[in-house]
Amino acid sequence: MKPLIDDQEAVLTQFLTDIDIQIANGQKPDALLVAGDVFDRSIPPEDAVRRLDRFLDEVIGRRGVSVAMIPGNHDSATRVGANATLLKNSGLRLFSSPESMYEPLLIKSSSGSAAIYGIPYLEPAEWGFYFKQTITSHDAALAAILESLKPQLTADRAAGRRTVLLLHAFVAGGQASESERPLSIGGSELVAAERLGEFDYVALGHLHRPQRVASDRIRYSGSLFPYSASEAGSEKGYVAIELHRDRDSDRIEFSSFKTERSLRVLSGSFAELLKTPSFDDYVIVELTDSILPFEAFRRLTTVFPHLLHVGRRPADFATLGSNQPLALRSRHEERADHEVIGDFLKEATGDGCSDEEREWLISELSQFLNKEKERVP
Ligand SMILES: [Mn+2]
Repeated sequence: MKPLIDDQEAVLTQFLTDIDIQIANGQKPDALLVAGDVFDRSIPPEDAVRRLDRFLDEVIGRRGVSVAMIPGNHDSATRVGANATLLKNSGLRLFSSPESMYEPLLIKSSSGSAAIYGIPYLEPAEWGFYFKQTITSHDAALAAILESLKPQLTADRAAGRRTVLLLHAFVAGGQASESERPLSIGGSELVAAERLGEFDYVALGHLHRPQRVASDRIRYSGSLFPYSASEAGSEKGYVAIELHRDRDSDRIEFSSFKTERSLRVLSGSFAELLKTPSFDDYVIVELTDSILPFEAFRRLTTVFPHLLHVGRRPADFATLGSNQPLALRSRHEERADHEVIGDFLKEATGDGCSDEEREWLISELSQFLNKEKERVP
């Protein structure tokens, strides 16, 4: 498979060209806002780290455009924020610690001034530790953060500065796709859009689809790239923001990247798909075979060079899933363990247990349960 990172770089190159065009038109952007996730894991691959370094050098070093960045939930805030204090004066503003929130990136230009604030992604408990109070949800964390920023935001307004916020969150009303890692367990991830109303613009990260939430001034730019089946057909791009002294003159506009390939989801049997004429789009395959064929991914890449993922969707799947009526599920609970395991094997492989396997299961299970009884008096 062709590494995804080359295609991501092609998109970044396109983005740099757009900046060059703006500079040539005398409209050099003051700052680039990156609302996370920066990487897709807390310890990113070395190649990704190198490419980010090169990209930042292109933007800041060669084009003189400042960058403001926050870590997302996939990132390690500490690692993304390495050398943040030192880099502050070099045009790279990393909001990676709670303390960094109170030092906004200040933009001064002929058309006015703005303060750009960033909230690093941290777990609610970490915010609780910082604010010395019990915080169990992202919404409560955001409330505490904004309360602590209030005096500064009031001062900004009094000085005629426009205010911008970078936030990595699932803002109520946003539409998720399948590839965002949950922000937290237990449904405490949503934050209320109403809290964000006083900013002139809120650059949101986390959801992969570009979208506005509640107003034109609260937006997800979306991911650079489609990462899951539910993102097939969704446009990728960036949001250009122009703030003026007079709020009515502001311009906020989405520009899409011209991608060479789109993302397609194909489902069918392994044999059928191997016979499909090859094409160059990104492909996510959902196999209907009851058993995942040996080396399915590698063999399918001979047909689909831009294969992203292979999953299984057997035709009669989901009979044991959680969507099943409760009565049917409780019937499973009344069954003996070896019968439930037999059901699972039938579901997963198409065959149930043989008589011999069943006897082995019953004997192993009873030995196991007896040992458990001895262990737990
Ligand atoms: Mn995220």
